[in-house]
Amino acid sequence: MGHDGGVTSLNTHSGAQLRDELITLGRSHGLAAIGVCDAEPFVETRLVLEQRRDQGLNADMAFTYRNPARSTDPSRSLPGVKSMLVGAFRYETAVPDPPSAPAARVARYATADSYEQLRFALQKVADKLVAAGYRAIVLADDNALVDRAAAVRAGIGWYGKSSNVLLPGEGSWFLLGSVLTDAELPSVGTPLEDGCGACSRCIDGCPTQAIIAPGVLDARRCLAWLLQAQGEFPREFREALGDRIYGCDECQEVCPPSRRADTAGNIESPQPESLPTTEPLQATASEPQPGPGSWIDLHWLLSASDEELLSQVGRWYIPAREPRYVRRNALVVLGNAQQPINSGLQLLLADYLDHTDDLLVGHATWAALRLGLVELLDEPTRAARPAIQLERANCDAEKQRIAISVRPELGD
Ligand code: B12
Ligand code: SF4
Ligand code: SF4
Repeated sequence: MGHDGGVTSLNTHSGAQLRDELITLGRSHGLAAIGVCDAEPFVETRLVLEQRRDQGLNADMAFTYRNPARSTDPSRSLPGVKSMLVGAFRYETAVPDPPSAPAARVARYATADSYEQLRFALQKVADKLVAAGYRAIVLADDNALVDRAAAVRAGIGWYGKSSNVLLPGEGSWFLLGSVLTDAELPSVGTPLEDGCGACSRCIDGCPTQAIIAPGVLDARRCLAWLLQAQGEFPREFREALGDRIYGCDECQEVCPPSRRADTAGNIESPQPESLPTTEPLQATASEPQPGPGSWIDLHWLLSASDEELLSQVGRWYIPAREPRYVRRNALVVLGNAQQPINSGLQLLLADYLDHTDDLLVGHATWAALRLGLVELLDEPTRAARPAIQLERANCDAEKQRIAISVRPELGD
């Protein structure tokens, strides 16, 4: 059985039988849905990636945009690939009430290491294919494959107007990933009909109007990306960031099918039996690493050492792996905190105003202004500091800009 010189044959198992066994296996390891499809290049998706990159909508993101020819052609990752099994893993969606102390909110997909669970289940499927004599690799959230396009082709879900893939009756609270194999498996599922209909709540509900047309995201406005981008957090979107420290769920929280699935809790994904012990991040654990949870204490975030921060949130995509960006984001969250902030946070804010890193000084200045703590900025040593002066000037200019844009037309 297996392949010979790149020619795959299924002579012991019928393709359909093997496929069904693989689906059962994936589901028993926690996948809520698995579809099987061919592995032809995603020609349209490549065009969309190139077009959006040309229009700047990718905001300098690399990921699948780095090399669209590669990320849309599964054979670049596995020469001779014939089929793909595409899996969806439902991540935890329960959000506990916020703690009484000021805290920053983590998007639901990142509260625990759900990617680890998704990859584990997909790896089980790949292992079975390898044991049967085929080649198989797992790609999940990898720059080498467009996961959503694969899920849509495999008939798991449809593209919502938010650009998230929604599963019928289950919403979009899923991570997606694929097993690529040179086994030729008959497809199951065909692309689904659009399930959004006349709804457009995600477009209207996005705090920064980042969904500029159905299915089209301008990443330059998307909070989920801005939290991961280098440099300053754009001033015009700081207020809209609210209490988010990683990821943004708003376009899913307002989405009727996702809300229904959320409150009804109508999906019970079986949990994996065990997790691999060989993965570097899972050295000894047999349970998923718990992750940071839904809320992170703001005082802790702003006072933790680099090592402490990375021990909690090191799995996140942090620009250049520099903890200063987690602190930058935390300072914006602090600026958006309920007032008045406690004395411990005020002291921390003052420390950041005296920080050696001008990026953090600038964001601390914004937070102080937003919290009405101008007296902190007026202390003589601070008042003379260029990073503080610059941020104050920029904030004034931003206020002016907003005032002008909301001022009713005046006659001449
Ligand atoms: C880059 C990226 C981002 C970027 C940009 C996202 C984007 N929409 O482009 C940022 C950082 C902003 C981001 C945010 C999020 N992401 Co992300 N991200 C990716 C990544 C790495 C690549 C996605 C990509 O190629 N985008 C490029 C564009 C061109 O592709 P697309 O969005 O699928 O666009 C399609 C639609 O526009 C559709 N289309 C075209 N025309 C039209 C017209 C209509 C009417 C419609 C409906 C559709 C449509 O065709 C396009 C191409 O196929 C993938 C992982 C991977 N390797 O695939 C994860 C991935 C897409 N992200 C994921 C998640 C979970 C998120 C967040 C929910 C996380 C969070 N809570 O913050 C948010 C959701 C934001 C949103 N509304 O999309 C999941 C998606 C799960 C799902 N159910 O869809 C993925 C697949 C990761 C994974 N492996 O699970 N992400
Ligand atoms: S993730 Fe947030 S900012 Fe990005 S499109 Fe969705 S609602 Fe808008
Ligand atoms: S909010 Fe409405 S339009 Fe947007 S993805 Fe959900 S169902 Fe579709």
